[in-house]
Amino acid sequence: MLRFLTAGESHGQALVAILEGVPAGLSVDEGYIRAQLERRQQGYGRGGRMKIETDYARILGGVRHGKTLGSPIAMLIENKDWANWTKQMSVVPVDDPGEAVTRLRPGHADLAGAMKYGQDDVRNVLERASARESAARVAAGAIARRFLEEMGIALHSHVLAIGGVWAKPKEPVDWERVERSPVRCADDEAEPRMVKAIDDAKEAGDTVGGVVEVVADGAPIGLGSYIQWDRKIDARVAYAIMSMNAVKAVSIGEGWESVNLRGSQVHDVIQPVTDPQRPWQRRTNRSGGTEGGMTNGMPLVVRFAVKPIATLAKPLPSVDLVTGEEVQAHYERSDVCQVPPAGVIGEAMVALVLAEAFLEKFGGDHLEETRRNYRAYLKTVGPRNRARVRED
Ligand code: EPS
Repeated sequence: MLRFLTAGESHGQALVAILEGVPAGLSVDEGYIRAQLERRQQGYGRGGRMKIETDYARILGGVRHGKTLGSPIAMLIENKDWANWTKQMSVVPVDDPGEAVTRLRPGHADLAGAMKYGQDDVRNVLERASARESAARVAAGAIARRFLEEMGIALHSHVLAIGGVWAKPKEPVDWERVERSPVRCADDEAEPRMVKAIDDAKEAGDTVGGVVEVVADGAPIGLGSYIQWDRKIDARVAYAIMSMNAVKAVSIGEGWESVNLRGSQVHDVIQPVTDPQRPWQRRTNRSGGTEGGMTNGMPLVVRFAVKPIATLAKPLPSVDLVTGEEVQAHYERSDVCQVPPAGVIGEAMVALVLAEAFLEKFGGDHLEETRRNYRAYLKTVGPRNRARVRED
């Protein structure tokens, strides 16, 4: 239905994304995608690489005169840093390819990747395993986001914790404040303490992780399905989020908190229908907008844990890939904290999952067809004695 692939190495010439299944007639422009890529590049605790790059996705196909054609959308993000890596990352063999990386970093793909792909040089693994790939996801996700915007669905994210400092954000979250925050946090009081946690880790040659929340507002009731395990929307969101670098846990709504409570304290009471335009409101949203593997019309709330980055300025003891002897792990340069950009990447992944589920339910090869189908469905969503499919 909607699928995407990415290609490219971190210090290769470029990253590539191909997104297939977007209906024709959607307005898309490079400026819109650039704004999302820029958000991903921000965040206190980023390393030197983000000073080199100005990520920009050039659209190579699938769009004409500002509108999607329904054909695959191809995008290319050039790596500016490539200029410094032309020999090491040359596509054709060179006489002087640079020194092999053999000092394994615990926590990264180095060891398992080298064994799996039979590599003597960890660079052949780490270049693709790098979180740099997430730029291509954000480019693809920006188009999904544009589509969802047309359907009245908006995505946001904010940071709940960094390095053990927890935010206590006020409801409703002030999303504009989050965009201005160096750590993408909604809590004035926690923000400077998070910044300090990053500074302290940097001084110690260490890294910090945290917790991020992504919220999707405006999704209709009934995306995903209970009828088969791989159609469940919460399962699909968890898969997409878990596929991000450094993510070690995903929960929907009050997933972890609910285990200490009774059922009566956990489930979201359904309110009587007073406004036919807004049926099936809930008193609370502890379930995070999904029940039975489907969206329930409340905001989708996804939280996830980002572990501290594995590349440490003060490396852990490790082992050399070739000799098997004890060495210190490899360090080139890295970020101290990647939690703020993880929110932007999480939004992209949730956007891709929701757009796919939306197209699954409403179809449409052209945007207007999707919109028509969606409107017709909304007329049927109400108390069953009143819900009748009406002609437009
Ligand atoms: C990243 C680019 C990378 C890292 C980071 C994410 O750039 P470089 O390797 O040239 O410093 O900053 O990658 C990782 C944290 C990782 O573990 O691989 C980016 O564009 O986001």
